[in-house]
Formats: sequence, structure tokens, C-alpha cells
Amino acid sequence: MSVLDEKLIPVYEEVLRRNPGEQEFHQAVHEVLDSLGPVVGKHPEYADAEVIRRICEPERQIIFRVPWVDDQGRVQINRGFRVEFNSSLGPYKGGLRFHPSVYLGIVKFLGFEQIFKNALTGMPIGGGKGGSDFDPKGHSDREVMRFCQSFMTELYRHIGEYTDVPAGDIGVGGREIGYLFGQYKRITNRYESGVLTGKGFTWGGSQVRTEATGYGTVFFVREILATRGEDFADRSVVVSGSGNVAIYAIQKVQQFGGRVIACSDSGGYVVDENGIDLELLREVKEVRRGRLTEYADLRGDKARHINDGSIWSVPCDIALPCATQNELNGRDADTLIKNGCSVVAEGANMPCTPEAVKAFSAAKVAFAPGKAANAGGVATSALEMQQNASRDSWSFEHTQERLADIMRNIHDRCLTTAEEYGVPGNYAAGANISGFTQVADAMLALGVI
Ligand code: NDP
Ligand code: 2IT
Repeated sequence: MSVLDEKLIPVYEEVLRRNPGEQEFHQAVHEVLDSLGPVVGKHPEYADAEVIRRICEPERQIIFRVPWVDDQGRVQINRGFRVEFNSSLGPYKGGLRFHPSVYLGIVKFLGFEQIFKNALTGMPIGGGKGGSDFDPKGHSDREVMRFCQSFMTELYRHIGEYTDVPAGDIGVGGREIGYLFGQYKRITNRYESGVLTGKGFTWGGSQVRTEATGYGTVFFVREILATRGEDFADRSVVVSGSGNVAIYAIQKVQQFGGRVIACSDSGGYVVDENGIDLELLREVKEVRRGRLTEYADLRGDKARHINDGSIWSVPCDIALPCATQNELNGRDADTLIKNGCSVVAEGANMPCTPEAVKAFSAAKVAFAPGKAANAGGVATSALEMQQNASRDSWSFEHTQERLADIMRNIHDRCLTTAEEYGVPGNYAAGANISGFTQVADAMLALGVI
């Protein structure tokens, strides 16, 4: 890891001391602090008011028991989390992740990232995140429903349209949001559409929210390419993951004329040189909730499934990590660089390790950090909240146009801020500084709270 500005070292040491064992949270904090050296020099008022130390401490952390009964009649116990990190710009906003790896350190890292990401969208939303170590994979729809109902039976008292507005993330899609919303409605006896986003279109959801994160990432890359007078036509692209973000990133790349030649899940990756068959992928993943091995079987000779090694060994012009944190390490970055990759954009949250980011920077590969490049999902959630508040519903075209504008603004904001603080072309520093200063200014205005 790089060395922090001397004023920020005690802040980081305090984070390590107060949050032992939460490695992903430490990493996320370090990555932001790493960009703030030029900011503390220019703005002594932030240090005077201890803004950075306050930002690193969540406003509220909720941990709860989630008991439920499985299809065999056995009682199962999971752990639920909601970390309400920062509400200076609006109600806490951020997804829920259901995955066996979830513990407090993961939820805090995601909540911390969310503060700055949400600021970058320009929408009035604070930062939060939640989830559970429950794994929806391998459970029946009824088990998932009973789990979601139990989860919401505790969570409902902490959330609300003006308080905290969860959405999806890994393992939480339309099905789970439906069960969660149903239970919230039942307990509170309120049809409070604005309490959750990612709802189905016929019951308070927004057009484009399903597609928004993947589309947004590709819109962001389109802006990067445009700065060089380039576009997606005939570019080869590798997308990791094959869930919500990956599927719609693949769709938009294809619409823009690019060729996505590989994608993955936790069981390995497929290489499909003629381009991923999106219809088949959606059938396998969205309808059957199946594995990529099935995709490869159904694709016959056209695709190969590889269950060891790294998807990043597949040569490409553009790499879009869209699966999970720390899935692309320094070695992977070196391979991508050697193979001529010139743009990397994070559809997932913190998929690139610090070593990978450093390698991209040294090789002058354009690197778009998740806070900026995957902000389209939460931005469209904020558009869903807007529609719920006004009891309105917009067309697909209009909503997609708003999303494209938001991604263009974030792109430009990153570049302008990077330039202003003496790190031209550094999207990661631009995103961190721009998101941070907006939140810090609001915190100064609101007093010591
Ligand atoms: P999904 O659950 O729809 O898909 C996740 C994909 O990533 C699956 O293909 C899954 O494979 C793979 N994956 C997950 N965990 C691991 C792991 N530990 N190792 C290897 N592969 C893994 O989630 P999303 O597409 O919604 O989320 C993907 C990423 O995007 C996450 O980092 C999330 O935080 C981020 N994100 C999501 C947003 C959204 O709106 N949904 C918004 C912004 C960011 P398998 O099925 O085998 O587990
Ligand atoms: O990481 C993220 O930005 C999300 N999972 C989406 C959050 C949201 O509230 O839409």
C-alpha cells in the first residue's frame, strides 16, 4: 500500500484500532485517504472539525438475528446487518447483499464507498449498506420468501422513505425486493413505495433500474473512449460475473458494437470468441438461476468453459470487473496490460486490489473506480424515489437518457476535480476528492453531529 499524507496516518491508525479484523473496510478507507493528501493541504477546516475522522465512523450500525424455518421444518439462523453510514446529503441509501461471505467488515466497506458514490451522482442521497450471510443459492423460492420476511420483521423499524432506503446487491434482485416490500407493507400497513428501490415496474419500480448499473458502467466507458476520439465498435471486452451488473453491461456493449468474449461466475469462466449469446445467458442465469457450465453445454462448440485460472488471462481491449471485491489482483493487471488492455472500469465494488490499481496507473491504462463507474445503479434508484415521491412513472427512453446524463456528469466531474487537484486524468483521485469534498462541506454546514 502507498504511504498516506502525514496528517492522515493517525486517522487511518484509528480506523485500524477501532475496527479490528475488518480488512475490506480498512482497504476502502485507505483507498479514499490515499487521494485526500492534496485536500487536507488546501482545506485545513476539514481537519479542524475532524470531518475525516467523523466520516470514517458510521452514524449507526444495526446487527440482528434472522431466524426462519426451512422446507424440512428445521430452524435456521442467519445474521442481518444495516450500517447507516452518513446522512448529510439525504436518507441513507444503498443495497442489501445476501451472500455467505457477508460480515460487518464487508457491509462497512460497501457503506463507506456508498457515501462518496452517492454524492457523485448529484442526487440527494446519503450512504448506507446492509445484508446477511444468508445464501439464496440452493434455497427454494419459499425459503427465500420466509428468510426475507424474517429479515424485514426486524429491519422495518429502521428504514423509511425519509430515513433509510435499501435496494439490491449481490444475491438480492427483483424476487427478494418483492418479498421484502410485501412484508414491510404488511407490518406497517402503508404502501410506502419510496422505502425500497429496485421494485417491479408494475408495483412502484422504475424503468431501467434493472439495467442501470451495467448500462451506467458502459456509458462511463463510452465517455472515456470519447476523450481519445474512440468508441466501442469492434472492441473486444471481457466482463467478469454473470449476474445483474454483468448481464446488462454485456447488453449495452453489444448495442454499442463491441464484442464481449468472456464472462464468469464463481465456478469459472466461459470464452465465447464470436461474442456471448445474451439471450442464452439470460435464460440460464435469470430464468433457470443456473450455472455457466450449462451455458457452455448449450452453446456447443462455440464456447469453452474453464474452471481454473483467471478470466483476466483472456486478451481484450476493455476489461469490466462486475462480480465482487478483490477479484482482479496485481498479477491479473500485469497480464491485462501485457495483452494490450487500455481501459478498466469497475462495475463491481472494489473489484481491483490496490496492487492492480497501481499497475494500471503506472501503465497509463484508464482506470474508472467503482464509485464513479457503477454509480448508475444507485442514481437510477434515486430516480425511482423521485417517481415514487411524485406518484409518476417515466418512459424507458426518458429514464435511460437521465442515466446517460448522470454518467456523463460523473465522468466530467472526476476529470475536472483531478485536474484542479494536480492529478490530471486520475479518475480514482477525482472521484474520491469530488465525493469527499461534497460530503465534508455538508457536514461542516450541519455542525458537529
Ligand atoms: P448478482 O448476485 O446478480 O451477481 C453476482 C455475480 O458475481 C455472479 O455471477 C456471482 O457468481 C459472482 N460472484 C459473487 N461473489 C463472488 C465471489 N465471491 N467469487 C466469485 N464470483 C462471485 O450481483 P450484482 O450483479 O448485483 O453485483 C455484482 C457487483 O456489482 C457487486 O460487487 C455489487 O456490489 C456491485 N454493484 C451492484 C449494483 C446493483 O445495482 N446490483 C450497483 C452497484 C454495484 P455466482 O452466481 O457463482 O455466485
Ligand atoms: O452498490 C450499489 O451502489 C448498489 N448495490 C445499489 C444501491 C441502491 O441503493 O440502488
